[in-house]
Amino acid sequence: MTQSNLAFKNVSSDLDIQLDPKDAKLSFVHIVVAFFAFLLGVLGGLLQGLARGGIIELPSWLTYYQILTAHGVLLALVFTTYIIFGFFFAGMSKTHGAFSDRLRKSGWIGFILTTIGTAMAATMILANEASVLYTFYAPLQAHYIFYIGLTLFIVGTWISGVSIMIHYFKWKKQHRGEPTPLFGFMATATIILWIVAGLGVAATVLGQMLPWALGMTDEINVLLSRTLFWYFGHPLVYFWIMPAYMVWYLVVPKVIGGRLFSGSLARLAFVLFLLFSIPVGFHHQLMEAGISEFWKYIQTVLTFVVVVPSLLTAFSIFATFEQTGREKGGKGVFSWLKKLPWNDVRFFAPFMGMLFFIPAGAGGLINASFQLNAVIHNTLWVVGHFHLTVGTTVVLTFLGMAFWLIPVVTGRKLTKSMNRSGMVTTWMWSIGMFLMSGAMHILGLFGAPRRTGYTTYQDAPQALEWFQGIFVSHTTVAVGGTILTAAGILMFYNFVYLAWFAPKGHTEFPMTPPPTDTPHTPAILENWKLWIGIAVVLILFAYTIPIYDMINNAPPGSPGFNNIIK
Ligand code: HEM
Ligand SMILES: [Cu+2]
Repeated sequence: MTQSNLAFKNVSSDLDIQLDPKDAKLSFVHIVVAFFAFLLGVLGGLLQGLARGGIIELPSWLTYYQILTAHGVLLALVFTTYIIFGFFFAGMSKTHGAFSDRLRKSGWIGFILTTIGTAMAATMILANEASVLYTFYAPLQAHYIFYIGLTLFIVGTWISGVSIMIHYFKWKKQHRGEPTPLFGFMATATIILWIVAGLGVAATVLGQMLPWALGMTDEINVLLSRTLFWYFGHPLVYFWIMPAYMVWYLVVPKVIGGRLFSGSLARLAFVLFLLFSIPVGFHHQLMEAGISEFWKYIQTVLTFVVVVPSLLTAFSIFATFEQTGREKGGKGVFSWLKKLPWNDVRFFAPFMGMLFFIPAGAGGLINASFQLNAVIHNTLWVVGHFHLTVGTTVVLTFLGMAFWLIPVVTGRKLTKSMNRSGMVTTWMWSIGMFLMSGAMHILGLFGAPRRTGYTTYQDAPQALEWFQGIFVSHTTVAVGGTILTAAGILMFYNFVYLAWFAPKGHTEFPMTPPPTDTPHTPAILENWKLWIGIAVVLILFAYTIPIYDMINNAPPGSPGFNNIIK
């Protein structure tokens, strides 16, 4: 056996132990917060769907924008972030060994700060003092406590993220010359992305919004703050999708009884995500005045480069499926598909997520194309789009993950009946989302705007049409939303059962054995300084001149608007 073969033998035997119980606890608290946020967020979604469809009328003490803010924040920011860190802490402990007491402690500090921040922001949203939507665009102005909460949230996640990275780099140092475990590599790429992206949001919140909300400045440069937001907002979607891809790359191959097809390809994809998902925020600002076409064009080109690692991912995953199906005796062009474990929620939920990613990705190409963006901008199409991407692809992957991750960290069993319940949840979520998101896409093409409560625009004929179709209708949105909410409540029940009531016992933490090309991983892929360096150069290239312009030729500043939506 060669040296490197020996090395990865060690890695794989490490994989057989369950988690250090203290690490499991840190992971578990994250999952608990995630699912409470999930439940509240989903109920908010139901109210929105019903209110927009004219099926219910909201009471006077609860505004549409208050709910919409809570829904976006709880699901897109809180649920995702917590479940991702729950996954990271557990996965790092599994693949790199237990955290040291010091690192675990900083993980807890990160968790506590993030949670205090969440509570502060959530309180202000509930009090209708921060109905600024989850994008918190100026000139909508929130109570300063909301901005302080946001800052603590970000700083808390940085502390947790750094703890995870240190754990990874310690392993790397102790195993010089060996390829690092894929889990740590991918988690580290994701966290670097998150920290670099977070600098943008920190800059606008601390440098612009907080002084403005505190009354220290009267006006805000709206163009600059929106730009800094989207500098963060696009990588944010990669912060959701990369951990979901980790489940696809590392967990699903094991669940189907195989091993990942190629580790080098997986690492390359993650490096490309890190490089190309940050300098592209302008594709959310294609309709924005004050940014020249040239820079929009540059960032659009970079946006289309990110398609490459997504296609690499699709290739890797399906190659893994085929390889495994064939090893199990599947023959012919497609009959290996029958060998996949279709009744196992740990496979089926992420698989449905992958399936939904095909139309979702196609829609994304439309959004990123300048001329087509003009058609769908700020319509319900966009809402349909991100309910497919984050609301289905990412969420179904995480829900599928929860079925093994929760019992792993609580020392319980994933029972047959829970698996069945998970299958029902997955089907209901898929059907509900197909109806809701499908209708949203088409309504958007017919001109229905996003971010409005119920309105017929003084009975304008065009607006009335949005209530009359069979598929093209706000009613379909409401029906789909109701099915989705039922799925969400069922999922919350699954979570409670797996967390506190399932029988004690052993559940496997599924983790692919190292791919066969692991000993040949090109060393350059592990050269983090190089990748961070290139990422910074690309960011400086794409943003320096436009941001310099926004400051030097600033548009007239805006006072805060904090009463119009009450
Ligand atoms: C029961 C499930 C869900 C229902 C019924 C639902 C429904 C809705 C509706 C009707 C809107 C508002 C459209 C508008 O007025 O523009 C919306 C917005 C939104 N949803 Fe959902 N949704 C659900 C799940 C999710 C999930 C799982 C996520 C993310 C993980 C998510 C993220 C968002 C975001 C980010 C917005 C935009 C908020 C804004 O415009 O500021 N939703 N949702
Ligand atoms: Cu984007």
